[in-house]
Formats: sequence, C-alpha cells, structure tokens
Amino acid sequence: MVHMMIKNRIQLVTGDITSLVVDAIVNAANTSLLGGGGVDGAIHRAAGPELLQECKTIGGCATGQAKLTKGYQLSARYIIHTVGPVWRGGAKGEAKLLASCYAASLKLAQTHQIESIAFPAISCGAYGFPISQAAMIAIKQTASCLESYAGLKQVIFVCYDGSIFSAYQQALDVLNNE
Ligand code: AR6
Repeated sequence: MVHMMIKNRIQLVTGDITSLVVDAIVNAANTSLLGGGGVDGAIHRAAGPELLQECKTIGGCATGQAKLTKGYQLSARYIIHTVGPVWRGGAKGEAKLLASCYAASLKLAQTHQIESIAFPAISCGAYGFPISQAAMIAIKQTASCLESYAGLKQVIFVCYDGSIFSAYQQALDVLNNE
C-alpha cells in the first residue's frame, strides 16, 4: 500500500505537456539535446528559439541522465531534458536506464526547489519502449523518489492518448495494491 501522502502527489492527465502550468516540464530528448520530433519538437516550438540556443551550450546529455534549461515562452519556468533508452528487446539495460531518467529528473527538481513537475511517457514514442512496462517504471521510481523529496508537491504524468492513460492507471493500481 502506497502511503497516501505519496499517492496524493501523483496525477494523471491527458493532453499536451507544453500547455501545463507547472514549475517544470520534462522533455523526452535525444543525446544531442538539439531538438527532434514528438514531444521534443513540440517543446522546442512552444518554448521558442532561445531554447535551442541554450541547449547548444550544455554539451548534450547521456542516456538515463538529465539536464535543466529555462522554459522561455512556456508557462513552466524550467525544462528538464532527459534521454530515454531506445528499446532493443529489453536485455540491454533499458528498464534501468528508464528508471534512471525519472530519478535524475526528480533529483534536479529537488536541487532547483521545483514543487510541481510534469513528465511525458519517456521512450514510449519513437524509442519504442512497451508502454505498460514503462508506466510501471515511471510510477514506481517516482513514488520512491517522493518518499525522500518532501518539497515536491505535484508530479503529473501527461498521457498523450488513451492507451497511455490506461497503462498509467493500471500501474497506479498495482502500486496501490502492493
Ligand atoms: N505532450 C505530451 N506527450 C506527447 C506530446 C505532447 N505534446 N507529443 C508526443 N507525446 P516521443 P521518445 C508523447 O517520440 O520515445 C524525439 O525525436 C508520445 O505520444 O516524443 O522518448 C527526440 O528528439 C509518446 O507517448 O519520445 C528523440 O530523438 C511520448 O510523448 C526521440 O524522439 C514520447 O514519445 C525520443 O523518443
């Protein structure tokens, strides 16, 4: 049973992450941090060209790690860029690397006194990670980090479509019943 204090800080929403009013949104980027398709493209378009200028100065990001920039034209003050693993069948450390994306992003959030943060389903688009497994990893790693990060009041998982939303809902149910 997850402690209520943790469960109450996790929310699921559907929609576009760029429109959320939170302290930070997380980007599912690639190691170059120079933009791309999917949620990465949407975030760069919404934040404006200054984001790419800053990204050019921070030296990319390794898979499983995270880096912080300003949010520019977004409502969010910060963007935390993380690089999920490409799914290669599951025996190449993909699960550990994906968990590390959530842990590294939440660690940065703590360092910058971020109280509210929104995540997309990292690796679940172009990178091909199976959604139900990814949702479980996202929820479990986040719940574990929230136990020690008392300042983080709200973590929103933004589900771009209904199948992702139901995967997260199932993952939350599993966690609640453990
Ligand atoms: N808001 C929320 N979620 C979104 C949005 C949005 N505006 N747009 C897409 N998604 P993906 P990845 C969902 O492919 O798998 C990029 O080119 C989408 O439905 O964006 O980590 C990068 O530059 C899916 O569920 O990221 C990398 O090269 C989830 O976001 C590569 O793709 C992630 O899909 C990263 O691939």
